[in-house]
Amino acid sequence: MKRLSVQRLLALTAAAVLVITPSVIWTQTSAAAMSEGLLCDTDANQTFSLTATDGYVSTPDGNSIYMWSYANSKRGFQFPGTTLCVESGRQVTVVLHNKLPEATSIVFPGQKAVKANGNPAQPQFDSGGSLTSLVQSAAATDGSVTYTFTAGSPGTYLYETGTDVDKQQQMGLYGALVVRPAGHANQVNDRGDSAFANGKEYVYLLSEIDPDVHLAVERNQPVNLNSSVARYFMINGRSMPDTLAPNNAPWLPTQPYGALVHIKPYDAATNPLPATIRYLNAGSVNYPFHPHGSDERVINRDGHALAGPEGQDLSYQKYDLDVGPGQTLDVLMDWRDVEGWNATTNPIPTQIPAITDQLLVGSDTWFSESGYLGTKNAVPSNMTQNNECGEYYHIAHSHALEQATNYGAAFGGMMTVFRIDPPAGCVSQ
Ligand SMILES: [Cu+2]
Repeated sequence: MKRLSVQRLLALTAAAVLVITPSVIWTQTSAAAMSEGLLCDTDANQTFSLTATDGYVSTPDGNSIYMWSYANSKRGFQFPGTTLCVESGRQVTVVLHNKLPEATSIVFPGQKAVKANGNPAQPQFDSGGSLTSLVQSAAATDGSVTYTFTAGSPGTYLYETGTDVDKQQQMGLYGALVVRPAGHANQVNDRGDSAFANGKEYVYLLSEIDPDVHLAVERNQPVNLNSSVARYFMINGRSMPDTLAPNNAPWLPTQPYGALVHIKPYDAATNPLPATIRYLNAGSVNYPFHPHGSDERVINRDGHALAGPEGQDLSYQKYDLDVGPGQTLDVLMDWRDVEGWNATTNPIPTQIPAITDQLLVGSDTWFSESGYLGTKNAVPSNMTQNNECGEYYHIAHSHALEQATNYGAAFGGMMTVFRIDPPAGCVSQ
């Protein structure tokens, strides 16, 4: 989208968003179990029971895909694996039960003193000396293995299969592990300047799916990973526009995690802290991800604070985040471009075109062509404005545009929106 004019880009963005305004989706169902932002499993003893099992996920183009994933053993299949939240420096126990038709395992990169059934975690070899697994595994169909480790430095980590990795990772065996600093649950790392606003915490677990591989595994046919081509690109196991739906949306029963960032503008008195977004790449290629309209501040990489030996702040502002395979990046993000809410202080005058030059579609949508979507204006009498309360929506997506598709159809895939409510909050008009 880099070569489009700003005006055109905003028009595209607004056109895409207004058709699928999340508040419209949201109000269609009971909001009982639905929520926004990070959902994670916690346990006072930091002991978790995961089941490697199979199930199906849906894609926005109507496909249903056979997957493998790690479910919380108390719940049914879900994709991606359940997000685990633990505290740095404390022991964690993960019991893996395997319901899959082949052996599987979990590796915990970045964690300390990892053990499997009490023995040091280490690669496994068959009698001929060939590697069979990066770590002790649970046998097919009903095996289990207990991993223990000391949670590493505060930040975000993948946990993922260590067995037949190319195939099993493609099948979906991965999840996010959030390690919190001891005593500072609202900081990303041990530094005070990594504090984030209460509840404004988001995980973006990025991955991809080649449906041909999944169909072959489902049918017990040979799998050819060398000719694999990804067709679906996911944030938290969902593709746009499903990414906009809330957590636990009932129409996505096996894909519980939403990916809509929902914040208010920075304000020194009332909203001084940023949101945090935890990016993880569980795929095989780089995902160059960016929100429109704002930089993000990268403060952690692979679970380590970006700081010098004397504690120097080595964080940096970035517009496009290149999240490499296996990598995690933790960012802070706040919204400071708020002048548009008040036309009298707007430093960038935006000429709103004549009504005859505006995009008017049917009786459903209306778009002002203003660079600022944040003002709820009167609309022509036969039009419906989906802008709920003067909020902004900005697209955030993979800049490798084939990753922003559903089997080639844009807009889709690894795409979501950031929603910025007016400073006083969202009061429907
Ligand atoms: Cu873009």
